Amino acid sequence: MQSFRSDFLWGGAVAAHQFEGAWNEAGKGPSVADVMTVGSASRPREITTGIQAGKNYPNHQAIDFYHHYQTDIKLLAEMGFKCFRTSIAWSRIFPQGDEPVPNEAGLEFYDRLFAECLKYQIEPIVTLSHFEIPYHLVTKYGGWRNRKMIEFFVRFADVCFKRYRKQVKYWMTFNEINNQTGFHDEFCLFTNSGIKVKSNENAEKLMYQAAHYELVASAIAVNHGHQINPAFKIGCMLAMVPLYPLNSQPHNIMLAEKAMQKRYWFTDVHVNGYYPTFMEAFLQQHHYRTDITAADRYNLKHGTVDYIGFSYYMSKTVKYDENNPAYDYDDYSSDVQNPFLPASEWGWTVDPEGLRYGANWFNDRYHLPLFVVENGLGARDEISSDGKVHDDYRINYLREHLLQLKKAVVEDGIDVLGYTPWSAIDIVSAGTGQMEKRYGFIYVDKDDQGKGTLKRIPKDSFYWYQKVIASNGEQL
Ligand code: BGP
Repeated sequence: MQSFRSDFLWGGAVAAHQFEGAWNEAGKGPSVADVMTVGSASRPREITTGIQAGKNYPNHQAIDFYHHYQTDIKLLAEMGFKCFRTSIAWSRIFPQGDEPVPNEAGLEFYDRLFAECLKYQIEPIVTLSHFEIPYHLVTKYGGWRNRKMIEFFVRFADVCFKRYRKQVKYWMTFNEINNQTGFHDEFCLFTNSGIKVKSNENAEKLMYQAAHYELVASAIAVNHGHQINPAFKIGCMLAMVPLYPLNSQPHNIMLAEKAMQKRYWFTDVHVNGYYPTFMEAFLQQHHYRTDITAADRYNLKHGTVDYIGFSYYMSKTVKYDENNPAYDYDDYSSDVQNPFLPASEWGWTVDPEGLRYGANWFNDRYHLPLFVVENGLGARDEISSDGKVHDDYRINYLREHLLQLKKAVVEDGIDVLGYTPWSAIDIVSAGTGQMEKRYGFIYVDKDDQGKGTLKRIPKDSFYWYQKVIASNGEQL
């Protein structure tokens, strides 16, 4: 029976700002992530206007991968990783973001890191912008509200493509580009946009403008990448959160459909190279007068992606509200609890079948290979009296999701390139800034106050995943 492809890319994922640390070493400039403090499930992270003395900035040291990369990669190799998804910290390469010449010391770090991966035949999978941009681009240009960002991003992408063209084959441009659909001001900043919405601004209008510039920048980068190395596979990266109707009431069905359009139109542009009709109509009806030029449309058409990378953690459920007859999905007011699904401590539903549903949804529409580049369970792991971490709940979560992914491959015939669960090793949580929301196969001794020895301890899931990889997903 057909199962995962023989060259299936098993691995794990992380992002530079959440695990590298060394936030100001070897010429690195501050990034947006470096000015964010720790938060909690109920309190969003605070975005400071520059580094303030006495505050806890979890990303500054993170798990100090920068100085542990050799021993950490060795552990990943022991698990049997075929690939490792990470991102390049933009402000290591261009500390300010707008200078003409890159920082050689920053480039050298990734030379060493990718060489270390390849030493163990681990293929690096690289995201260019994973929830961070150089902070200077925020203060000077207002982040992605500014068209000049296209030029800065493309320069950064070109430098990376050229420098690592022999070591890296799989790339992604922006992490979870569609998560900015929740356009509330704090969210805009901590996604890739670097935007702080002012009180007299229309956040939604701003989000569509920023997203447009990002999509154009992505398309130009994809086009350049294909010229730099025609063997490159360059993908987009979406957060797949299926939006189910609460029940069969037609208003709920239509709202779920419109909500899916609103969250996933980014994929249409990345894959087809043009805006879908519903989005053109939406922008027009709202009089957003988005700055979209003929040259932009040309660039979108000539920089379409090779595969769809996506994260999958949860599904959501939506309910029609008669005060919102336009079916305008809003993740604060439209979402309701799904009576059939449990949720994690942080309120994320656990819905393995949603992974198969999401994979089918992408496959039906776009007919491109898929890559599951994030999937995992955030939990408060504890070291037991035997010195080990018994995370059977994580094993169950991953097993159930892999069983559904297998159905997507075997029963639905979907081409899935690989699976890189979040996270390869414990790292700082993007949403809360906490260390205590852990996802890794490897425990790292560090707490929310920034204290700990940074010692690495393989969890039970480490040994379970080792067998999964060795059996190419047959032994779950
Ligand atoms: C995704 C992001 C990651 C990551 C993960 C878990 O949205 O791409 O960067 O952190 O979610 O989220 P959190 O860390 O907030 O639990």
